[in-house]
Amino acid sequence: MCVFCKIVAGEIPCNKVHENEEFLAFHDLYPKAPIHVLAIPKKHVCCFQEVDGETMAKMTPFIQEVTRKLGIDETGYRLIVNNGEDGGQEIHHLHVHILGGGKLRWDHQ
Ligand code: D5M
Repeated sequence: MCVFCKIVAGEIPCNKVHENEEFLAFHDLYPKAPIHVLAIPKKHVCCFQEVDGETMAKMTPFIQEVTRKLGIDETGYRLIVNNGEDGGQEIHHLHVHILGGGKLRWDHQ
C-alpha cells in the first residue's frame, strides 16, 4: 500500500483539512509555502495519465472548498501536480499541491 493509501486507511496520521467520500486534503509534511496542503482522491490512482476525467471534475469543487476553508480563496494560491519522473513526482498516488498564504515566487528550473 502506498503512503497516501495508508493515510486514507488511517494507518498513518495526517493533519487533515477537509474530506468527503472521495477526496482527502491534509497539510504537507514538508511545506514549501506558508500554507501547503495536498488534495488526493481516496481511491488509488498513480498519476495524471491514469486518472479519469470524472474524478478530476469532482476534484475541482473539492479543492475550491479546501481553499475556502484555508481562507486563501480570495487572496490566491497555486495548484501543482508533479507527474512522473521528469515532473519530480515522489509519491505515486496522484495529488494536487495547494500552495498559498503569501506571495509566491515563480522560479522554475
Ligand atoms: O510530493 C510529495 C509530497 O508529499 C511532498 O511534498 C512531501 C509530502 N509527504 C510525504 N509524506 C507525507 C506524509 N506522510 N504526510 C504529508 N505529506 C507527506 P511529490 O509531488 O510526489 O514530489
